[in-house]
Amino acid sequence: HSKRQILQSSSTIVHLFEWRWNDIAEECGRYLAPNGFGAVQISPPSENVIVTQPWRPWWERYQPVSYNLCSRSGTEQELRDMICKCNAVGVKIYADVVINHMCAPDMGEGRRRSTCGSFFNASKREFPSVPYTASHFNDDKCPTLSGNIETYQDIYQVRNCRLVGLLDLAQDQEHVRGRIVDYMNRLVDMGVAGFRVDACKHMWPEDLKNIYSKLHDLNATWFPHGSRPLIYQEVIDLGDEPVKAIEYSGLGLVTEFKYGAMLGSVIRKWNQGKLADLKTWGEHWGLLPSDEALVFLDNHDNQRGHGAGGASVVTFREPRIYKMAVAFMLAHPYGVPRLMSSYRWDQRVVGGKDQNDWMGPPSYPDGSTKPVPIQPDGSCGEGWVCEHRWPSIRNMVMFHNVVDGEPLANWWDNGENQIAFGRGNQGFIVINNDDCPLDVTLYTGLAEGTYCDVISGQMSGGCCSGKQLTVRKDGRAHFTISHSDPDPVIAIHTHSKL
Ligand code: ARE
Ligand code: CA
Repeated sequence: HSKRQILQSSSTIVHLFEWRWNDIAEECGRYLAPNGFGAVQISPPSENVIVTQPWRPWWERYQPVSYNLCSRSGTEQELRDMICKCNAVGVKIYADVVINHMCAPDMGEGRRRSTCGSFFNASKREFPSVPYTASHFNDDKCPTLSGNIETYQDIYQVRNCRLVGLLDLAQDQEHVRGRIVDYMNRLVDMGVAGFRVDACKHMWPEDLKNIYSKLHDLNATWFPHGSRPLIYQEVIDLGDEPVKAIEYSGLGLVTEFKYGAMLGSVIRKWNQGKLADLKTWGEHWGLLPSDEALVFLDNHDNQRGHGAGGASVVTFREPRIYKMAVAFMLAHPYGVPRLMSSYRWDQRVVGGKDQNDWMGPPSYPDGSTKPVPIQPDGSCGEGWVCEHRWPSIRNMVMFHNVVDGEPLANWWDNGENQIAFGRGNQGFIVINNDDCPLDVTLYTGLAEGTYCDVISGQMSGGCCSGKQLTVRKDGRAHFTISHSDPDPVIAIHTHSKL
């Protein structure tokens, strides 16, 4: 394939968690497009409640008070400009939409507690700028006394009661669906390519089906006529509750939470897990069918102890195993991959719980979010982690594009934690997670030649800044990876051929 085809085949999504629209607009042109990223997941663009206790937590954005488009990430104009600039360079925007609920009933009233200054009265359930009134909520349908979800074993509670106390919208009402559809269509018309739909487990599949069926085709300025929005639904199904991911997988993709939990466990070698076990990775492990799954190692919830996934989930705080796991995810054909791009916060774990799990993005004393400064070495400053800018992660995004559509091939393992596999004859990866060196000659499927390892370096101007690997005429190559290497992975592909 040509370089252009490779960039177009890109499907990798990066969640630029809490980034400002202006920074995303710049990132699309200067970094994401040239490095083959397919799309950005943005934080919820809708107006939300301003929480001051604790001070401006990241989670205030999951408490909408209207569908006006202004938030800590920027104004409607800035949102529009970002969508336009990213689409212009071929990077799609997926918006995180919070449509299961509004804010919590104890969030007060007035115009001063919302990000665009819209009036609301939470205890009376009045959100006039949508508009929603008390009759648009599920209070009368919820079977619990508290009005909140008290057990996940009862599907009626899960759908009709309040998730962590949040006012639960009645999507079975035409009026409510209409306001949600209008909101999502406003974004589609502005040029978004799809949605991450929050808290889908808490909405009835038939209501979601109804809502999705009314969405407009994507904006023809940027997308082929008749293109439909891509939808991935947040449903946490670890197998132990009556609500199942498969109820939703016919409607769009579903977040596969087992992926990060199980891969994290294998990379940590917990419960006798070893990389060699990954030979059968995918549906064999009880994961959704590959073409229905949105996959990721960590997300904005479970990297700080919210949501689900548990202690095995790996994050930027353990860079060595994180990079290994990301390399595996991007090299393997299973699922549509999403990368997390985080900000740092100081953890303060007391009794197993991080007391600082609420902390919002790097911000000024007035609460406004700081821009993301790019340092001379390409990393980010001011507390932004930018995992997507770590060189080996960036280069694996390109690997993912180059091998797009190719089957898994030429699997090898040592029965322990050294593995290797190829993708057709387009790429080959070797990983050493054992406590001893890897030294082996393997059939790669690649054409004879010298290749640049995109983990230790990369190709530029015909030169390789990293390790060089020689594939012989018979397709075999000799690999060595020290077990003390900070990046114990080698990856080569047809576009890293010297
Ligand atoms: C905040 C406070 C709460 C307070 C509430 C109302 O933390 O103490 O009661 O406000 O004032 C995020 C945060 C929440 C936050 C909320 C609203 O994580 O802490 O509440 O924003 O500001 C379930 C859902 C799943 C959900 C997770 C977190 O099924 O959909 O809980 N994930 C999404 C988002 C979150 C967001 C919301 C939904 C709400 O990704 O960022 O919450 O919009 C088992 C079950 C799972 C369950 C999980 C955790 O594993 O299987 O279904 O996930 O437990 O309970
Ligand atoms: Ca609900």
